[in-house]
Amino acid sequence: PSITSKKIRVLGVPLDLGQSRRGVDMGPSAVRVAGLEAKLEALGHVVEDGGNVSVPLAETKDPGPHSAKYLSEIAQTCQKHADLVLKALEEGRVPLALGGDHSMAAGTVAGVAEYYRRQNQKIGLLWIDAHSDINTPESSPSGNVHGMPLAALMGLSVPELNIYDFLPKVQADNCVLVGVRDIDQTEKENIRKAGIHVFTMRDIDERGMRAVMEEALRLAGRNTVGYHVSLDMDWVDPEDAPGVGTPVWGGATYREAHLAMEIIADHGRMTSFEIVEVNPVLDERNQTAELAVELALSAFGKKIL
Ligand code: Z70
Ligand code: MN
Ligand code: MN
Ligand code: MN
Repeated sequence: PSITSKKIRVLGVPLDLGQSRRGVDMGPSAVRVAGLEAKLEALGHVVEDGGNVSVPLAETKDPGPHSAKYLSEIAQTCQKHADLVLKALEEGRVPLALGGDHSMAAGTVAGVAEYYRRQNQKIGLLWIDAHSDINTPESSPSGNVHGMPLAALMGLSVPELNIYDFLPKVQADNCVLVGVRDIDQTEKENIRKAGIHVFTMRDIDERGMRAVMEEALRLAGRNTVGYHVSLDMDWVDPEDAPGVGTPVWGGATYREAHLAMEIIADHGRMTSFEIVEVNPVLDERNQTAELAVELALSAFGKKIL
């Protein structure tokens, strides 16, 4: 069973400033404890751990305006993280980022997009999540920045998160949401404005995971060098992934989640990967982190036979 060996660099982002359920800062640790590096190496990849980026502690900071709490601290963290993502790619490594709350994706996607922009190439973005994360400080009911990274990346709002100063980070036609089932009323207009593609959980129910993923990958991959995959663990049903801050019923099953990752691996066009929103404080015996590792293995080419 030969897979194409990749050089992977793990980048931890213990960020919990973007949401209100504390504990997601321990996500990177929980995923490491679940054996990420050793298991990817057993699969045939070469893996190095780039450690964790430093993140300010909530207790030592003032959240600032309620419309986007801890925005300046999150922006600083995203800038540092983006620089590490860019450096990994420059050094021939595939970035595998571990969160941390989803606001970190403003940094991950910026780093990947900047690396390819310097080569006059564009990336696609596959956003796999129960939520659409496209609130602006104006539309957000919560003021939690983890509900805003897509708005920042598409250039709708949040200029503080415009890392490397270019927008959009991804063309709307190459930005695809998969598995969404919890969208704020005020957020729906932002989806329309951004012009991105959305496959809801209903689409998956009606058409099946395979058909939805094939179309999603075709859209993300059209005229791009490949796509970044941003996997929010709350995409998976809380039955299988209880260790997340905002569980939403009706998510991807264990089997659907693996199938989606296997299809991504089959296409061989993933530039970079991240797993976010693992919260060990809310988890049951680290099972969400263990599932995160399993899904990473499938995305990086593990096959049943
Ligand atoms: C809600 C908000 C969100 C993740 C929850 C929730 C956003 N739309 N994102 N969990 N990963 O607060 O903006
Ligand atoms: Mn190693
Ligand atoms: Mn999210
Ligand atoms: Mn989510």
